[in-house]
Amino acid sequence: MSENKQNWIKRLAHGLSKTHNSLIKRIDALLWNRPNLSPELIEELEETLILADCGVQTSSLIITRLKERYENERDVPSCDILKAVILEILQKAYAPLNTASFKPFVMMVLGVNGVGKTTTIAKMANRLTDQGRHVILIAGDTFRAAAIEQLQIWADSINVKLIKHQIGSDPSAVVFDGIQAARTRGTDCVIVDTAGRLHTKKNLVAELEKMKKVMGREIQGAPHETLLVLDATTGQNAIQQAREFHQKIGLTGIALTKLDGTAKGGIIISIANELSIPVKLIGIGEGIDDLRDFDPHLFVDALFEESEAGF
Ligand SMILES: Nc1nc2c(ncn2[C@@H]2O[C@H](COP(=O)(O)OP(=O)(O)OP(=O)(O)O)[C@@H](O)[C@H]2O)c(=O)[nH]1
Ligand SMILES: [Mg+2]
Repeated sequence: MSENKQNWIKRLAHGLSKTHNSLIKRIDALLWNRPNLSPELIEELEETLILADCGVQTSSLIITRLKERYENERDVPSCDILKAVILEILQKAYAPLNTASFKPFVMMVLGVNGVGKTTTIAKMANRLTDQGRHVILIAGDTFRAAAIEQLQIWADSINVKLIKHQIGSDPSAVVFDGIQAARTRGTDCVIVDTAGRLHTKKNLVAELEKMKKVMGREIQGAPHETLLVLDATTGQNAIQQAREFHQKIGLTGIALTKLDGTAKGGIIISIANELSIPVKLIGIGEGIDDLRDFDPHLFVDALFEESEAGF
């Protein structure tokens, strides 16, 4: 394994250490020395999975798969069996983000209040810029003055152009202007921030639909990515949010933020199992470098690794 990859896993493991403790370490303790899977033990396993936000349905699937393998693979350590079961489920959610498939690639970022939309956009823009791609940001959250200011501060610090309008203006108009600017400049990637909250949910949905329509009218196939940002610390609530957004707007991917510092990281297994929307990105901190492509293999390696303190 390359040094880079190893460093990455260490860093991710550090971010996931609370979930490691709440989920892996506890199950490992229950299965230590490969005891028989008595009904009492199964109950304890299920409870641990649910407490780490794996969800009832997914916890029961994990137990079923664990039982099957446990009986058939007698010589395999229980920890390896658990790892294989979790990996198998996470792989269902794997479809990496490919921003090179269109030019300009138009990405719309959605999510309820405070989940990390604006921060995730800044992190993505920074990554793309580092790869030599030209990026334009669009301040589609015209509802709050602070939202535009926050995005401007990020845009300045990573040196990308932000297209913005006055507070209270029509977000679809700023989307239209942003797309024209992207055309003129030969931009590779356009990322659109959106509001997390309006007066009513109905207004928000209508606004997002209108923005989407403008993108599609101006650029064929746009938005090429409709990314929902979910906050891992909200646990099972994230599933409900994803279902609602998917039903109303239609999603192509999920960015799961704040996986650092939460013991509820089991939510990613629940998302992978219960939703038909791939997890494309994961957020593991507030820093500009703390966003990664979701890779199921690296993720389970990190989740099962005992994190070194102070990394
Ligand atoms: N620890 C941690 N914090 C994060 C992560 N992503 C975002 N945050 C923090 O979450 C808070 C909210 O982030 P924003 O990007 O402003 O969220 P938003 O969805 O744009 O919020 P609204 O515009 O108010 O709807 C900020 O303090 C971010 O630094 C992450 O992966 N880990
Ligand atoms: Mg925001």
